[in-house]
Amino acid sequence: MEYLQIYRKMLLIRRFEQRVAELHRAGQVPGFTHLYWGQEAIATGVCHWLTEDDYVVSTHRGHGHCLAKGAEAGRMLAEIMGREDGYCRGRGGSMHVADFSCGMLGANGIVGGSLPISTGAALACKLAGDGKITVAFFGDGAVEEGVFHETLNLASLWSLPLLFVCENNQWSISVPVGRRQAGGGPVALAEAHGISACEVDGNDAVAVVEAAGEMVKGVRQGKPGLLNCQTIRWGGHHSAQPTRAYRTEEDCASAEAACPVARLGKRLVAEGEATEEQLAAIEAEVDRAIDAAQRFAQSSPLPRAETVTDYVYYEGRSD
Ligand SMILES: Cc1ncc(C[n+]2csc(CCOP(=O)(O)OP(=O)(O)O)c2C)c(N)n1
Repeated sequence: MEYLQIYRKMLLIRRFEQRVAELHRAGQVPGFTHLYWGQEAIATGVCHWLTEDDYVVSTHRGHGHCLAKGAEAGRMLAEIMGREDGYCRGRGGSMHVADFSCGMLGANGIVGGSLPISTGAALACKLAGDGKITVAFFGDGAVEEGVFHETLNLASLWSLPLLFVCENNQWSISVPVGRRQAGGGPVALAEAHGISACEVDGNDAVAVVEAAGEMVKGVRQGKPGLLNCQTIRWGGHHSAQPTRAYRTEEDCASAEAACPVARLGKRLVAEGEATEEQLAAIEAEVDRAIDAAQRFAQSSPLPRAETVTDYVYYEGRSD
């Protein structure tokens, strides 16, 4: 049943992020990771409508987008842990996971970086007439950048098959959205550029699936759209950032109380779409998948030091 699949995918993302946090604390993940927990309904609900050939372009908080688009948990975890069997042979890490084979064009360390890349991808698809669409995920922090307006303008002018998805989690590092943005937010800005837009509760998987389905229909007919998903970031900006200096305990607790995974599970049981036993079986199966992903990642070697300059320069195509 469709919503059970969606529940499974959301839970996979949640468990994946919990494992990344554990491994980070244990010193097995180099650098920082920006966790996607609490936002699972957005990537899953939007990617539900995409084919393997469609494209997504992601952000610094991108693990959920990769998994929702069909990337393998083992190769993702290997990448995040800097191992040879990761998607980018461990050279990219958490913020640069890409898997072109499933249409995942890359996570991105540049805030707003997904916007011009997705515009280029959508333009290429339109020129090729291949029927593919592109989704640009971005955070509310990208909305204050000039590139947001530039890409909305081009997408509208050229009728690009492009869906903008704002993950409005209320924070840009330590600054809340109300202290950064004037005007009516992403929906009003999109409409000002002639792009149809709507707002949705990003913690409600059913609402995201329904709104994204409508938007994707329009995008496939060459009408770009924008979905503004209201959510709230769990915890710190990245896995090692304490929040006490700028967030109250109640604020963090309210974010976790709005958990999209628990909310969908409860709804499925209340509506008779699933039993508690079915959800528990899914949980056990997901836990096994995450254990297997960790075994795969940990058994993969770290790249050898003498290969540090490999893949830095483009060596041309052989075809
Ligand atoms: C162009 C650019 N400016 C600033 C930064 C530093 N930076 C990294 S993440 C971040 C906050 C982004 O907030 P948002 O887009 O809302 O995403 P969130 O972290 O909330 O998911 C900032 C300012 C950056 N990486 N790139």
